Amino acid sequence: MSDCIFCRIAAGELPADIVHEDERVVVFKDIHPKAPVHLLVIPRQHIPSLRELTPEHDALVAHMVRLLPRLAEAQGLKDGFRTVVNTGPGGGQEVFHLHFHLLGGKRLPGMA
Ligand code: DGP
Repeated sequence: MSDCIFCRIAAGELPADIVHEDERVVVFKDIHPKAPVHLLVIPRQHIPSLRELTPEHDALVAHMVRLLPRLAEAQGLKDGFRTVVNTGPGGGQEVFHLHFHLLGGKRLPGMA
């Protein structure tokens, strides 16, 4: 059994509020939402972070990125949305399984 929380969610071993899944990705609600809509988009494959991506992951990454606006639309985020990928402890990453945060549903502050 994996000790990676997100691998276990993807495998159905831990509960999560899943809003989308297909053969390559699982999308579920963040347990500590920072906005009215806060989803996590994860690959089923265990990839620790952006740093470990290789050319063999290109199709997977394209699939994840192209899914984001479709998920936002399905969540009713007509005005736009934010995507965040934290990488490494210095980037605030806490779960070392690659994930995109998708946030929206309120006017998010600028990044400056
Ligand atoms: P990051 O800091 O980028 O690694 O974000 C990890 C996010 O994962 C954080 O916003 C909280 C969320 N999270 C951690 N554990 C769980 C869990 O067991 N279930 C769900 N749904 N989200 C989790």
